[in-house]
Amino acid sequence: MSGMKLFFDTFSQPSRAVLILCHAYKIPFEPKLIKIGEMEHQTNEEFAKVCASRTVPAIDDDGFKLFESAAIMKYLVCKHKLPDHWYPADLKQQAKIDEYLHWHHSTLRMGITPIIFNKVLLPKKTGQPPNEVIIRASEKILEKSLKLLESHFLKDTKFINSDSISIADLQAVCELTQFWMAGVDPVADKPRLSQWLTDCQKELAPHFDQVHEAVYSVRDKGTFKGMLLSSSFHSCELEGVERAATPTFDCKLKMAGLKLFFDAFSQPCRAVLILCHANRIPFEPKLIKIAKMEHQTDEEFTKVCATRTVPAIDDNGFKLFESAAIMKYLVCKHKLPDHWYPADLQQQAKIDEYLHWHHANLRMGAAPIVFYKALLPKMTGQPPNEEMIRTSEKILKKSLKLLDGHFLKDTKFINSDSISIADLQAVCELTQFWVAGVDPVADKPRLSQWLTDCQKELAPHFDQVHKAIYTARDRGTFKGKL
Ligand SMILES: N[C@@H](CCC(=O)N[C@@H](CS)C(=O)NCC(=O)O)C(=O)O
Repeated sequence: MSGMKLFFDTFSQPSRAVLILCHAYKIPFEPKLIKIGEMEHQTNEEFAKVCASRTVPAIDDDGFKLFESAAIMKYLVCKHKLPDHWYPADLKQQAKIDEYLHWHHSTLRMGITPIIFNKVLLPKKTGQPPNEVIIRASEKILEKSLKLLESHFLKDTKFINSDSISIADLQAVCELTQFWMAGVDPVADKPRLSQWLTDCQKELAPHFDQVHEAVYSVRDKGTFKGMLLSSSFHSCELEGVERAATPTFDCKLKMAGLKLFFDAFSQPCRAVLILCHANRIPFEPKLIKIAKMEHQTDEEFTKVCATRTVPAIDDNGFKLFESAAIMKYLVCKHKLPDHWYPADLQQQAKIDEYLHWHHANLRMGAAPIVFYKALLPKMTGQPPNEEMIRTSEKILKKSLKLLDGHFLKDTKFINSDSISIADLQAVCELTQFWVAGVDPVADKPRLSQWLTDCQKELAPHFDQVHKAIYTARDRGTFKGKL
C-alpha cells in the first residue's frame, strides 16, 4: 500500500480520467470506492474528512488532501515526473492545456452531466419525468461545446491543443464516454471528434477499457437503453441586447505586445485587469462591450478568441482565453512574486483546486443570479426566470459555505496566507452583486473580512478596475433587483 488514497467512483467521469492516468503509469494508490449512487459521498466518514466538497475524485497523499480532477492530475504528473506531453513544461503549451481544462467545466461538462442526470438517473431513481427545460438548455450547451472542441481545440492538432495526448484529452474523453452507459455515441455524426476519440482510446489502451468496465457493463445490461435519445433543439439566445450602462475604463498601461480584450463589467476580466495593474504588466487595452454584442461582432476579437468570451489575450501572436489560464500564464511569464501562483507543488495544487472548483460552484451560483434577476429583465422587459434563480441561489449558498468552511478555514486568503490569483477570481465574481448595491457576504463575517483583506491588498487597483461597477451602482440602475 502506498501513501496515496484515491477516492473514486468509476461512474464518475473525472474519476475515470484520474484512474486512467494512475493505471497508465502504475502510480500506486489505495483504492477507496465511493458509490455515489448509494450516497456514500455524503455518508462515508473517512471521505468526508478528506474532501470538503464531497465530490469524487479526491486524494489523500500522505496527509496532503486535494479535490478537483484537473488539479489532481496536474499534481500527479508533476510529482511523478510523467512524460512531458501529459502537462508540458513549456509555458505556452502549458497555457493551452490550461485553457481547455478551465473551459471544460462550464461547457462540455455543463452540457453533458445535467443531460445524463435529468434524462437517465433522476427518472430511473425517482420515477419523476425529466426536467425538459434543463435538458434543452444543456443540449444547447453540449452542441455548442462539441462544435468548439472540433473547430478550435482540435482544429490544427491530433489531440487537444497539442499533437500528443495530455490530461486535457483525458478530461474531455471521459466526459463524453458517460453517454456510452445508455449505448449512445455522442460524436457518431462528427467524424473529426470520432477520430480523436478513437485516437485517445488507442493511446490509452488497455487502461481505457479497464477503467470503463463498469460503464460497459451498464451499457450491456441495457438499463438506460434509449433514455438518452436527443430531444428537439430550442434556441434561448439573446439577440441585440443592450446593457443600461456603458462601461468606461481608464488604462494608462498602453502599447505592448500584449493585447487584452475585456469588459470591466465581466468578473473574470476584472481579475485579469487587477493582476496586470497591480504588477504593472503593460498591455494594449481592447474594450469589448458585451452589452453591444461586440464579442460577437468585433472582427479583431473574433479572430483572437474562438469562444467569443472575455477575457482573452493576444500576446505577440500567442492567443489565449480563460481567465485562470491567462493569469497563470502572466504570473509565470513575468515572474511575478511567488504568492500569486506558488511554485511549490502542493501549494500550487491547492490554488488549482480553487480555480477549477470555481467554475461550477461560485461562478455557477453567482453569475446567473445577477444575469437573470438584474440584467435580463432590464434588457428584455421579461420577468426573471424563477426556476433558474432558485437553482443558482442554492448553488451560491452552498459555494459560500465551502468558501468559508474549507477554502478560508485555516488561512487568511484562499488556501494560502498570501493573496493569489484564486482570490482575484473569487472576489471579482462576488463584486458583481455590487452593481445593484448588494453585498453578497454582508451576513458572513469571515467572508466579509476576507473581502476587505483582498480590497486592502489590491489597493488602489481594485477600485480603479471596479470604477464601471461603482458607476452603475451609483446610478441606481439595478437597485433593488438583487
Ligand atoms: N471561464 C471563463 C468565463 C468567461 C466568460 O464567460 N465571460 C463572459 C463575460 S463575464 C462573456 O464573455 N460572455 C459572452 C458570452 O458568453 O457570449 C473565464 O474565466 O474566462
